[in-house]
Amino acid sequence: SPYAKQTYSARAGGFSNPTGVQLLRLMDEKKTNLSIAADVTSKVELLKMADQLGPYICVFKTHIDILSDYDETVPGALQALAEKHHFLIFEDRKFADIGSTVKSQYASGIYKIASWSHITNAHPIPGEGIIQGLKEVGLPLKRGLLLLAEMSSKGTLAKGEYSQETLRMAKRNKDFVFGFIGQRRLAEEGAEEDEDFLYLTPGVSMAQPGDSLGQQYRSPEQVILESKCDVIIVGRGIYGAADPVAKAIEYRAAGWNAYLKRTQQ
Ligand code: S5P
Repeated sequence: SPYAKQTYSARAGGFSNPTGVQLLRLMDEKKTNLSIAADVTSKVELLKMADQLGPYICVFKTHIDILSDYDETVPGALQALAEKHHFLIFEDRKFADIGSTVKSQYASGIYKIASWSHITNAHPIPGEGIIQGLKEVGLPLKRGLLLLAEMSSKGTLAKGEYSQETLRMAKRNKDFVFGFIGQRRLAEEGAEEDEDFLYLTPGVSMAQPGDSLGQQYRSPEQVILESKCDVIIVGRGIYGAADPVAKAIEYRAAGWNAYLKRTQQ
């Protein structure tokens, strides 16, 4: 793909979703393609992580429903830190229901995800209605959606024709879908021209091959250089370390150097 050789900001012109454009530009401005998976269960820890690691990341990924002490001050505090440090918030909600249901899950309930999260994601398993439903809520708010095209875990069913159809669904919804959660840049078999999307990739660790529950890890170089993905998502590899800030700096450098090599800047 020609896009893998271009800079993030040069690719921004080819994206119609405003969140996708914003993310591409801020990565080059901040010189980071690192996202932290902030999988902690207390709001103090979550906000501390956003403040301490904020300067080194492009995306702060949350699982808001694992907080034991969630209250309605959390989204505002996160948004203030996103402004302060210039990152985007990604609630990793993995919607997977029919359009009508996900609309309510995205807009309402306790978390009101659409009101504070720049990015969210969805499994394509129900078919295109899931995108339509989320889009009705998210597009007026200028939000962006990622589709889960592949997963990092052992035995995933998201592969082959499933991933190919996911790519085609994204191509039909470029106003809202700006990329994928995936393990490699996808090309549509038989398609004349490749279209550009952002690939955000979890399952990244420089220390472990996996965990005891099926997670599988690869290095930043494998993800950015070999598989031509765009953002490395790192959780335990950073927040599980004795010095998370020092680790974030290491991962950021590894991810960024791989990007520089790929684009030969
Ligand atoms: O395929 C996937 C998709 C996601 S979004 N595999 C994943 O691991 N994730 C998420 O990435 C997962 O929910 C978790 O928040 C993070 C990986 O965390 P780590 O601690 O294993 O780096």
